[in-house]
Order: sequence, then C-alpha cells, then structure tokens
Amino acid sequence: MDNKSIATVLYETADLLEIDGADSFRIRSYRNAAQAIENLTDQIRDLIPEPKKVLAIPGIGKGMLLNLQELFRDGHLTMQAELLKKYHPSMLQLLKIQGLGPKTIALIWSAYQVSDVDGVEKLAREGKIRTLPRMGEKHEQKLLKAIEDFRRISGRFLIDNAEEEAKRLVDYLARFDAASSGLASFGGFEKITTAGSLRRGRETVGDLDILVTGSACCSVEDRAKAVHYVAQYPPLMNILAQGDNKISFRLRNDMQVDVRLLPPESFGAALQYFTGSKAHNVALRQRALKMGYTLNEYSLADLKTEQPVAGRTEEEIYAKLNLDYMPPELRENLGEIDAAEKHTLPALITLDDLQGDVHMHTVETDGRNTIEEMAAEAIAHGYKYMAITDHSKNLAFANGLDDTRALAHIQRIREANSRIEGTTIFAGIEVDILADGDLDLSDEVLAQMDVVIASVHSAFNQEPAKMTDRLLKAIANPNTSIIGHPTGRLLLRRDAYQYDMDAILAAAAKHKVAMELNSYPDRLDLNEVHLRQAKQRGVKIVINTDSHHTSHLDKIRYGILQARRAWLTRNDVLNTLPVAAFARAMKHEWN
Ligand code: DGT
Ligand code: CA
Ligand code: CA
Ligand code: ZN
Repeated sequence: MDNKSIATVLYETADLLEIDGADSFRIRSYRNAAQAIENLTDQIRDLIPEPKKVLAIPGIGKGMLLNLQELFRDGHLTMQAELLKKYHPSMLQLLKIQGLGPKTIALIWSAYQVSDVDGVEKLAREGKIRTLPRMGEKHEQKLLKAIEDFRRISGRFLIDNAEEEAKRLVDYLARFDAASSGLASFGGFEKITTAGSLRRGRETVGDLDILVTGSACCSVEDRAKAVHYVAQYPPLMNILAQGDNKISFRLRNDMQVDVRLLPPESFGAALQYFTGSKAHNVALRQRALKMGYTLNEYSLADLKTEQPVAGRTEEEIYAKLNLDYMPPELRENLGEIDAAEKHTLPALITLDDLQGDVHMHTVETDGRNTIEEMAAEAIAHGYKYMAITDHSKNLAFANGLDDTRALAHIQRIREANSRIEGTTIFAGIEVDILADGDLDLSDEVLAQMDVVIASVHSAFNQEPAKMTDRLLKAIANPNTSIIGHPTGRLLLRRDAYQYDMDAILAAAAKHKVAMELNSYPDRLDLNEVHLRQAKQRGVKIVINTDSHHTSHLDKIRYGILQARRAWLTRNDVLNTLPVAAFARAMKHEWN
C-alpha cells in the first residue's frame, strides 16, 4: 500500500467516525494523520519497521501508529471494518458524492437508515430530503444533480487506480495456498494475469478482467475452493455472479471485477479473447473462419474436426493465423491485423527508449521536492537529462515565478547541474499562455531557458476560434519549445478546451514546436487520436510526467502506453534523442 491508499483508508475512517457521532478529537486525529501521510516525501511503508520515525511525523501519535501497523500487517483496519459492517460498505460510495458530507449522511441515516446511492436518490425524488433539519428544496435539487454527475463519471476509472486495484488483487490471488485450502491436486494458481482494457493500456478502465490458471483450475472441487478463496477478498463489497469457473464482484470503490479460472491448455485462447478489444476479436475470428478454423475463448480449432490446433499461448494462436504477434496496445482493429500479416507492424516506442523527462516542478512553485531530489530520482530512472520547469506568475496559487525569480531559479538550476553528476539538468519553465496568446514572462528571460513549455492554465472557456488564435500565437513565439498538456482535459472531470486541432498541428510542424504527451493519469494529453494526427502531420512529441513529487516520475509508463496505442516509434518522440540533439530540438532544430 502506498501513501495515497493509506491516506484514503484514514480519511474514510474519519468520515465513518463522524457519521457514527464519534468525538471530534478522535475524528480529527484520523484526518490529521491522513493529511500528514499524503504529504510525506517518504513512503510510510518504509518507515513502519522503525516506529520512532513514524512517531516523529507531526500528526501521528501512538494510537495511530498501532492503526498503521495493523493496516500493513492485515491489509485493513478493524475500526473501519466494524463501521462498514454497521452502516454497509455502500456508505463509502455516498461519501464520494460532491457536497454530500458525513453530517448530511448521518442525518439521512438516522431518519431513514438508508446508506446507498440508489436509496438516497429515491428519497430525494420523493421529496424526503428537503424535510430534514437544515435541508430544503434547493439542497435536494443540488443533491440530485450531484448524484447525476457521480453516475456519469463513475463506472470508469483512471488507469493508475485500476492498475493499483489489479495489483492488490493479483497479490492476494498469489497467496492462495493450495495445501492449506485442502486441494486434491497439488499447486495453487500458476499464472495470474490481467486482461481487458487495462492490459491494452486504455486511458480509462471499465472493469477489471483477471485470468488465473494452474492445477487448482482443473477439478470441479478444486475450482470451488479457489472461487471460495476469491470470494473472501477483503475489499470485496458484493458478489454479482458466481459460477463454476468465474466470479464477478464489486469492490468497495465501486470497481467491478471478473475473475476467471482456466485450464492451462485454454489459457492463451482466453487471454487473447478477454484482452480484446471486441473489434479486434471479431476481425480475428473472421480471419480464422476464412482459414478453416474456429476461434473462441477455449481454443483455435479446426472447423471440420473441431480438434484444437492452438490455445495454450497467444503467440501460437497468432502464429497459426499467419500473423506477427501484436502487442495488446495495438489490438483495436485499426489496421494492426493487416500490418501483422504484411510484417509491417511498427517498432513501438518502449520505456527504455526515453532518455529524459523534461516537465517537472519543485518546491520553488507547487512541487514537493527540491531540484536535487528530483535529479536523484531522474538518475535512478537512468535518464541522461531532465528539465526543471516550474510555473510562471499567472498561476498565483502555485506561487508561480516572475522574471526576477525565474532568473534566480535558472541560476540555481545551472549551479545544481554543475554540481550533480549522472544527468544533465536543463533550465526550463512551464510558462502560462495568457488569454490573448502572449506568454507570461518576458522574451529576454524565456530566451535564457533551455526548455520552454507553454501551457494554458486559465480562460478555458474561450470561443474555439479565439482559443485557436491564442495557441497559434504561442506556437509562433520563437521561445516556445513545447505546448504542454495541449487540450487541458482532466479525465472523468473536465472536458478538453475546444479549438482547431488541425490548424494547431500544422503550425507546430511549421515552427518545429513539439506537442507534449503528458503522462499524468488524469491528463494523458495529447490523447491517442490526436497523437496519430500529430504523427501524420510530422509533429514531434515529447513524453513527460509533469511530476510534482519524486514518486511521480514513475507515471511516465502511462504516457508510453498511450504513445504505443498511437503507433508511435522512437523517431516520433524527441526525448529519445541524445542530450545535445535534444537541446537543439528545443530550439526548433530537428529533422
Ligand atoms: P472496459 O472494461 O469497458 O474498459 O473494456 P474491456 O475491453 O476490458 O471490455 P470488457 O471487460 O467488457 O470485456 C473484456 C474483453 O472480452 C473485451 O475486450 C473483448 C472480450 N469480449 C467481451 N465481450 C465480447 C463479445 O461480445 N465478443 C467478442 N468477440 N469479444 C468480447
Ligand atoms: Ca474490462
Ligand atoms: Ca469484463
Ligand atoms: Zn501545467
């Protein structure tokens, strides 16, 4: 469990205690601890073996230390589990609704003993919320609107969230101990794999598809024991369907999971089928039929004799269909089957191709770490270069830099660069593109930067024509190297701002300004469609993290996944270049 998941459990417990009417001191102790852990630079799990270090964190006392030890030992808090039993785990869903806090939830509970979203919605529609103390018709209408918003975005999850849930479940499945569960055949699960949209690296994930195989999947009795084990998964909220070799359930955070148990000889066929996409599968099955085979989740089989010819691995299935192996990211029926037949699949970019990450913030503005700490992390990632790109003054709440502070910051970065071995630290800035398209700092200051990322952080709702002009002006500024998070969307939260993407890409190609692929899981901006469009236009991409903390540098892999889904190769991405060539590219010199 990372700091974020620990903090979430503590925040949830605080809310549940508040619903339960606990004293405010106790509630506050959970919230304070959650906040302290959220803001911690180190991972709390690394400190746990040394209780003194945990107690040294302001906001964490002896009682909280015991809670944390329990969390790391058992994976849950008894306190939280008991409260969830009392009020039902659906209470956590209610808490996610904007504007619906513990106080109101407690009010609704004491009047109606309702603790789930559907139930509260029904009450509101029946006019039963307005009559509660301190409520009213306005509150009721606002609540209904908030429930509508909640439903619109719930049902899909950000990729990092899905990945984390999948990992936790896979770890749990890996602990299935065949011997102690009294299986007839020896052995637990030999393979546990995620399939579906998560394996394809889609930007958001609907439900998790987990496949397991091993001898525990073979006999009926053993399968029953294995399914029973899955059903005991602690974060499970309710079971949706349960069969002989499949169990579907909902987690407390509302994420749905399908776990399937497969015999080893079908594992490849099932992995292929449940990885999808559906469109890829349909096209592949048609091809199989033309070649005299049937393809389903059990095997690739001869149409006439029904004898399986492949099924144990994906590779043998694709090979039998005379196709090169297609990485999951490409399986969307967007030309990959054709390319696999003609041996023209692209050599997709990999994490190893990246030589640097050039979008990160420090304590000078809204980052959490120093230049030195960010540099150490970049070196740990094997990067040959990096850039510090703090905010400019227009972003006042982030303590953005004016000309004077920006110049001093350049000095600090240059000084750190001369002192630190192992990576080159470029001096950069993430400068705001103001409402009229001007950049937020003077040309003289910007000209001294190695990397100028120009980003929109304000006036998102301009008319598309005005937004287009605004971005065109920023691209034409000779100091601009990269347009940061070019569409400004926040996944599941805020739509992209509207403008003429074709005109912007044409201008970027002309001025040799790169487009960012921001890897932050709620951005993934440009998206895969725009990345393909950019590639067609000859616009180069820079894949960055936009890190505000050393731990964020890892998020680069989500950007790589999107780049792969867009068929990008290392030639399309500037930060695969060696340091000198990259520096020139930031000054509009590339081939
Ligand atoms: P999601 O969960 O909405 O993010 O997207 P997926 O792709 O994970 O979709 P899901 O979970 O409904 O199904 C997993 C895979 O199973 C899907 O990618 C392809 C396969 N699959 C599901 N339904 C069908 C179907 O009706 N026909 C075929 N050929 N494949 C299907
Ligand atoms: Ca899925
Ligand atoms: Ca599914
Ligand atoms: Zn930004």
